[in-house]
Amino acid sequence: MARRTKKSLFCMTAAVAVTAVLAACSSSSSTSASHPTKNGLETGLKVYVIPKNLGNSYFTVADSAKSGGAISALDTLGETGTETSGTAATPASQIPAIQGAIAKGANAIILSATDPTALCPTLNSAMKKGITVVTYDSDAPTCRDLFVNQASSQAIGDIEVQLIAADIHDSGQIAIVSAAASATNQNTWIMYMKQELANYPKIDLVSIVYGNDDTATSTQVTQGLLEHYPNLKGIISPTTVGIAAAAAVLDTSKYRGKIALTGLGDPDQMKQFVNDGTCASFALWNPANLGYLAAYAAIEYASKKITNAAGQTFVAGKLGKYTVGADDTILLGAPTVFTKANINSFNF
Ligand code: RAM
Repeated sequence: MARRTKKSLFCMTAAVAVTAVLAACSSSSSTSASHPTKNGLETGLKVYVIPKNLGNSYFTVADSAKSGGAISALDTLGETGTETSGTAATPASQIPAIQGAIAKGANAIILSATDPTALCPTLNSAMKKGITVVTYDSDAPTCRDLFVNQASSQAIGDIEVQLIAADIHDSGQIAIVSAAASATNQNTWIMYMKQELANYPKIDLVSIVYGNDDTATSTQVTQGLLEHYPNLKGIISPTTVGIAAAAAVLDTSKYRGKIALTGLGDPDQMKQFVNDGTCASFALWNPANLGYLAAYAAIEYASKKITNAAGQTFVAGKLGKYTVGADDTILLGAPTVFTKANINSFNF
């Protein structure tokens, strides 16, 4: 934020003093001079939404105009929103998308980080050009302006442990089927899961495996767990791709009702498994609201209506008022728990 503000001030001063320098500033990505405003927010901004991967229905819901996600908020605000990424949830897929956004003159980038270490050099170069960088879903804490978090990371970790504990009556071996080993969000949740597991001395976390948000890999690693741990009682999968793959593996008479499953899932993908008893309960937030809020936060920031200082407030359209909290983070809200009793009333 400091770097970005300095650059803006430089451009403003230069604009008054030297016309030639103004031209140079205007051709860079994020000068406010050329953008008309509506209700104090700049319009006509080029915003690139970069999920971990394309083809993951969680991100399709978070991002698309149809579901009311990020692009719908950008449309409402009069910006040009584009979703772009690779098909694998890897930095090798995301880096060309970030570079492409920079080359096309992005004013803001909204990104879910597959691997902050690998992405930060490219994200830092975007920020140096004055591009607003907002992470959503999975953070890259050292190379973004703001992070829009779906819920408190501790609340997400805690609820997953509490759900599996209820399923297995507080006792037995469990394993985790995660996404990528480098994913900030899953790793943070797992850290909180371990903390919460300390309250359940009879539950033994025997293994953490990584399905990389890829259905085939998640299926394989789930099958591997079942082979290696014949006494396994439960699986937590804190990824929508992983939990759906694990549910499909467990959805046979051999495992249904014997190995419990919980984690974070898309209600639409999990309905059949909840209704047939493969999974008693799992959690998630509304991904479309997450994308929508990230879009508002990015435009508020790019328009210099908010900074990343704690206490700043803004209204995110239909979602209402939000406040920037500690660590430049805005929280969407509390996660929802889905069970047979409520799942059929959710459509995402
Ligand atoms: C997957 C992704 C995403 C995560 C959800 C729960 O779709 O890993 O980052 O937030 O699951």
